[in-house]
Amino acid sequence: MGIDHAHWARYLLDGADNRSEVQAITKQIDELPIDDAYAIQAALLELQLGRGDTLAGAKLGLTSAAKQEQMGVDEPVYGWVLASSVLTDGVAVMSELIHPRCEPEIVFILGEDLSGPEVTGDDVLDATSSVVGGIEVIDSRYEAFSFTLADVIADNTSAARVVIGSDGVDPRDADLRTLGCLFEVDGEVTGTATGAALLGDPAACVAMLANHLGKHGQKLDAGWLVMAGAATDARPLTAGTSATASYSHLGSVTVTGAP
Ligand code: OOG
Ligand code: MG
Repeated sequence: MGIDHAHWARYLLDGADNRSEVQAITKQIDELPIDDAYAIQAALLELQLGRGDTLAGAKLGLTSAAKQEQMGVDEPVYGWVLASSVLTDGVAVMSELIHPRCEPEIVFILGEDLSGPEVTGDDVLDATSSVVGGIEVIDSRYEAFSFTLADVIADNTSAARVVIGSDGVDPRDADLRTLGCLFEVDGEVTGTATGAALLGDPAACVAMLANHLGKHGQKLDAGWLVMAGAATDARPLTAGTSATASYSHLGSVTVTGAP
C-alpha cells in the first residue's frame, strides 16, 4: 500500500496545533522515499492554505556545513513560508511553539518570478529587488528535534516563524558571498559566518530552490521572500532569551522568546 500523504500531513499539523512533539514518521513506517516526503509537505501546505493562510515565500534549509553537522543530515531541503509566520523586527514570540530554535538567515525579496529548471545565481540576483537580514525561528514537530532527511522534508523543514529586518540592499551592491553575520544569544557570540558558508554562494542556493520547484511545475513568485538557509547552527529560543543577528550591510535583527 502506498503512503497516505494526507494522513501524515494531518498528523504533523495536529502536533503543531496541540503544541506537542510527535514521533518521527520514519520510526513508524519502513520507508519514506524523498518524493513521498515532499508529497506530505505539499498536503500539509494544502491544509494550511485551506484554513485561510497564504504563501509568503519559500525556504532552503541545511545549506551550510554548520547546520548539516548540527542536525546530522547532509543534504539541502526545501520548504514553504506562510504569511502567518512572517514577523517584523523586535517582536517577542514563541509561546505557541513546541521547542523553538533561532538561526540567522539571509533573505531574498523577489521583484520578479523565478522559474526553473535552468535558473542560475546570476538570474537570482537579477530577479531580486532587495536582500535583507533575518532570523528564522524553527520548530521541529518531532520529538527531541530529531529527524531524518525525509522526516524534516515532510515537516516543511521545521519552518515556524521568520523575523525580517528593514535594512535591505540591492543584491548588486553587496557581494553576498562575503556578507558577514554575527549571531549573539543573550549577549554571547554563538556563531559567525559569511554568505559563502551557504554552499559557496547564497544566490546559488536560491537558484537550486527555483530549479527544484521547476521539477514540480512550480516557481518562486515576485513579491515572495526566500530564505537561503542558516550559516551558523541554531540555538534554543527559550522564554526570556534574546537573539540578535548583526549583518554587514544589512543592519541587525532581534527576536526574543516570550514566556
Ligand atoms: C531544519 C531546518 C533547516 C536551515 O536554515 O538550515 C533550516 C532544522 O534544522 O530543523 O531552516
Ligand atoms: Mg533556516
